[in-house]
Amino acid sequence: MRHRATGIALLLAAALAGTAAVPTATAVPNDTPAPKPAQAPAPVKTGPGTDHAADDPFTADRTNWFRQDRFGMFIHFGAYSNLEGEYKRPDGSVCRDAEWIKRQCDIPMDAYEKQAQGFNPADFDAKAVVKAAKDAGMKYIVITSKHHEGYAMWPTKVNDWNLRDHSSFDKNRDILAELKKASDDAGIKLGFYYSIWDWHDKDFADPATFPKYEKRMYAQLKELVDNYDPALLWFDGEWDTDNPHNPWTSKDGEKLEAYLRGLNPDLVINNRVGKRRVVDGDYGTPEQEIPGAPVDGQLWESCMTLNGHWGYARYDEDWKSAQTLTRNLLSTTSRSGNYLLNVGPDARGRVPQPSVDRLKQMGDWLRTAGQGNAVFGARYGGLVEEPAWGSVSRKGDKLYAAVTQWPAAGGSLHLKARTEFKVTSARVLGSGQKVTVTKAGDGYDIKPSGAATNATATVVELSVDPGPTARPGRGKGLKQEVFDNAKLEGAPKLTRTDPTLNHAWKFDGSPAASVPADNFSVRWSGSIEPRRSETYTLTTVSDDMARVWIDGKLVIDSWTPHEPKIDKAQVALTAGKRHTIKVEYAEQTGEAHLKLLWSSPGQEQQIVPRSQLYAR
Ligand code: FHN
Repeated sequence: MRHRATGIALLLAAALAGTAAVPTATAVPNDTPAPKPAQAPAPVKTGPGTDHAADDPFTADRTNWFRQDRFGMFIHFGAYSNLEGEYKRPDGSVCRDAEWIKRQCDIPMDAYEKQAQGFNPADFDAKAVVKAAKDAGMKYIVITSKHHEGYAMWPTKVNDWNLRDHSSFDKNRDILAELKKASDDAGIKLGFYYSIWDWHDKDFADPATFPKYEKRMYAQLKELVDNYDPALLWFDGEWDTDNPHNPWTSKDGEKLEAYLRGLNPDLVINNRVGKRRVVDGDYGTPEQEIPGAPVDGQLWESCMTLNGHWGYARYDEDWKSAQTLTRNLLSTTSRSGNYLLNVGPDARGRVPQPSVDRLKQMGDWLRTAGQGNAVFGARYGGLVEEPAWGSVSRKGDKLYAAVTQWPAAGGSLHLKARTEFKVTSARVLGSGQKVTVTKAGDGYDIKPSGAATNATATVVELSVDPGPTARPGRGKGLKQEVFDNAKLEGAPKLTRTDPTLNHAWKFDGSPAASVPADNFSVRWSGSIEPRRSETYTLTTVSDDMARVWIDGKLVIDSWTPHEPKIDKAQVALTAGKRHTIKVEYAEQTGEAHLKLLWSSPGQEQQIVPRSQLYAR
C-alpha cells in the first residue's frame, strides 16, 4: 500500500504535473496495490501434443462462481465520458455519440487528446459503485480498463495515454485499485473489459507494425493481471473492421488466450479474446439480446445497456424499467445464461441516479421472499418447456416458475413436461395462498388460489422429484486410436484411453507430440452410460470433421470439412445401460477442435464425463 497522499503532496505532485490541484479535505487514499513481484508467466506450451482445452467450463471449479452468480454490472467509463455524449465541432455543429464519439464524430486526435486532458472523474466513488451493484444483487463487476479509444483507466507504464498521465485527475488516485479494494471488501468479483481494437496506438492498424502494438497489449494485460488480480477478462474489438483496420485473427486469439491462462489459470475469459466463436474463451457474449434457449457448447452472458448507450450520454433518458430488467434477468437465468447490465458514469465519475434507482428496485425484488432463488445458483429449467406466461429456472430439487401473466381467478398455469418427474409440493413465494398442482395432459396445471404478489413476477416454487438418476458410473474413458493421416487409415499411431472428448488442439496442437498439427484423425470407441433414462442431446463442437454412432446408428454426420461447428443429435438412452458409441474425427489443416457434450431434461449441458464413458 503506497503512502496516503497529503494535501501538500497533492499540490507538489500537481505542480510537477503542471496542473492545478485543489487539495481535498481528506486526501483520497491511494489504493494502487504495491505491484506484486512480476510473475514470470508460465511458459506457454505450443506445438504438436498441445491441447488448449483447460477444463470443461460447464463444470470446472474455475467457472463455478460465474455459473452461480448470474448477474453482473458492466461499467463503461473512459475519456469519452468526459464529453458526456456530445461534441461541439469548431463550426458549431453538434455531434452525438458515447464511447464511439471520437470515431463517429470524426474528432481529430489532437482535439480528442486535448479534451481528455481535462478529464477529472474526481467524484468517482468506488464504494458507492460497489454499493449500487450489491443493492442490485449483482455479484460481479466488469469495468472498461481500455475501450477502443485506447485510453487506459489505470496508471499503465506502457504509454502515457491514460488516466494518470493524461487527465486533470488526482495523480495519486487509481480508480481500478479503488474498485478492486471496494469489490474485495464487498465480496464482489472484479473483471476488466479490454478492447483489442485501438484507435490511438499508431502501430495498431499497420500489419507490419501490429506486433509492436501486440507486445504493448500483452504488457498492459500483464499489468492488469499482476496488479489487480481480476477474476475475469472481457475482451472486445476483435471483429474485422476498418478505420482503423483491425488485423486480429483467431490465431492471435489462440496465442493471447494461452498467454493469459499461463498468467493465471483461474481467469474466466470471454469469446471475444478470439473471434467471438464457440471455440474461443469460456463463454459466449450475445449483446443487447437474450438467446431463446441455452447456448449449445458454451456458457453465455448477455450484456445490455440500461438506456440506449454504453458510455454516459447526458441526453439519454430512455431508461428501461426495473420490471423489464428483472424479467430479463429471469429469462437469462432460465436459459443458463448470465446478465451483465451496464452503467455509464458521467464526466465526474458519478453513476446516473436513474441507473442506481433501477438497480436498487431489481435488488429489492430479488431480496423479497426468497425470490432471488430463482436466479442465484439457478439454471435452465430443463424438466419443462419454457411457458408463455413467464420463465422457469431450476435449483436442485426446486423449479422456480416466475409468472409474469398471472391467471384470472380460478384459472391455472400449464407447464409442459419434457420428461417424467413428480411435483411434491408448491408454494407462492411471499404469499400463504394455497396452490394445487395436478397432472394434466402433457404436463402439470398449477392453480394458485390468490392474487399475484407483485407486478414484476410472482414466483411459484415447485418442489420436484426429478425421477431416478443412477449413481455415477465407473468409467475411465473411451478407447482412442490416433492416426497420422486424415483418413483413419492404416495402423493407429497410438492407442490409449481418453478420459473425455474435450479437445482444443487449435492451430498448433495435436493429440500427441508424435502427431503433426495437421492431417491427423482420431477414432474413439466404447460405450456411454447415461444416469437417467431420457432423450439426450449429444452435441459435438468440431473443426474439421466429425461423426458419431450410437448403438451402431450414425446420429451425427458432419464429415465435410468445416470451421468450428456445432452438430446435435437426439438419442433415447437408458439409465445404467452401456450404449455403444463410436466417434470419428479428422483434421486436415488449420484449426482442430473436438468436444462431445450431452444434456437432457434432467442433465444440464456438460462435456460427457469420464465416469460415464467406457473403453469397451
Ligand atoms: O463497440 C463496442 C461497444 O462500444 C460496447 O463496448 C459493446 C459492449 O459489449 N461492445 C462493442 C460492440 O459490440
